[in-house]
Amino acid sequence: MPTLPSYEERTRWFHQARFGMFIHFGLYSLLERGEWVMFRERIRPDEYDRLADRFAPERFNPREWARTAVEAGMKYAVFTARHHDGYCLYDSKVSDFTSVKRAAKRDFVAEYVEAFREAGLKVGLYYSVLDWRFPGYFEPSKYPESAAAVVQQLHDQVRELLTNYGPIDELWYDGDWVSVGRRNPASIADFWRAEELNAMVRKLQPQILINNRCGVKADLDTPEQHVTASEPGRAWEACMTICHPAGWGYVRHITDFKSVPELLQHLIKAASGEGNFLLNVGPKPDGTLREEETSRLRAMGQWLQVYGEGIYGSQRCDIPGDGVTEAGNGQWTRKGKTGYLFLSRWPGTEMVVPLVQTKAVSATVMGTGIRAQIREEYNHRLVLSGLPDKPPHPDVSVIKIEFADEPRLVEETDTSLWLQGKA
Ligand code: FHN
Repeated sequence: MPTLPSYEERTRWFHQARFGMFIHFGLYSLLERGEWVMFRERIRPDEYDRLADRFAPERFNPREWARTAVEAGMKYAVFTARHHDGYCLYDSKVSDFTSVKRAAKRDFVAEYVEAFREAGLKVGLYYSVLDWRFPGYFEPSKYPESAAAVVQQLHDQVRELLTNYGPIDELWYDGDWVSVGRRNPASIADFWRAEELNAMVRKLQPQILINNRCGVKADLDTPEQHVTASEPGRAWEACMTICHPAGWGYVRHITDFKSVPELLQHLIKAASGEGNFLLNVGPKPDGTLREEETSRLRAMGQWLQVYGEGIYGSQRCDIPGDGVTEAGNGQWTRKGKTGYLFLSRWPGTEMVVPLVQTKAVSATVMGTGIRAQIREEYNHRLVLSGLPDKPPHPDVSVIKIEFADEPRLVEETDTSLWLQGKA
């Protein structure tokens, strides 16, 4: 029996990647009112099914998506193989509701994995465990056969996806909450037969990373629309829409898109907690990406070309961040003895980072080549001076600081000592 790769081995690429593309695409894009339109508008399955006879996105071109992801500095993607509406964007043998058997006549998953691998990107698949078309999902005790059928579909289709499309790097379950879960959360894993399912997954794809949305912890935590670090040592990935109101699938009229500085701050905060940022795009019905999304991704990629060194493969830093948006000491990441200080509130020609125990050896304003002067003052204040008066980057600037050892904070045993300058 070949030995399974360790968690550390399986998560190595993930920690180097830090930034991925989430892609929500499916029948719902035709209605241009988001991916929950079937449930929210209570569209009967037989009526919703008719969308499959006109969904044939003529400009679907995953190479274009992959090009955008590479340009954005993204290193992997997660693509919706099947969302809650039950429509399969791949060639499922256990369903007639698929993109191969209906108007599109295309295996979108096959085209996606090929295009993204060609672009040097890791490939993940999103799969909704729930399927709104099954009454047994909503009322399992009232419709036990239907409940068993939706679970069996899950096992059969995950087996298909992990057998027929080559090595898959990430399996992104979603929709594990069930009506039975609302009454007894402990039963979610039992309801989906999650342990049995993941045992099969690991047998089929030993290298894969599995998220925590099938009732069991598995490999990855998945904070949604917020960036919250897991405990050290546990991989995690914050997923987020580019627009403010949740709209993962295409929504025609969105007025509130996040700014590039805000999106960068989320990425930096994720990297500072040794986590990843999975940023979503919702392709239009014809398969193209909207300009509001591609323009932001392009700008993030240009920023990463200069400052990505402090993001990709980042480690937690003992010097806490006040948060990139604060006027304080910004947000830190680390790589070994090197600290990266991210500042969207540029301090001007001088700044102080208090309570730094470790000796700083040098400080460079990234993207400018300017070496700052460094000196230590009372209370272990690290003073950086000779900085440019204006911020080197309009969104977020970065100072790279080499330390004599892993940068550590002073441990304030008596928190009043700083008053005497003896912290
Ligand atoms: O219901 C889904 C939603 O449509 C979307 O796919 C997000 C993405 O993480 N997940 C669920 C909501 O938590």
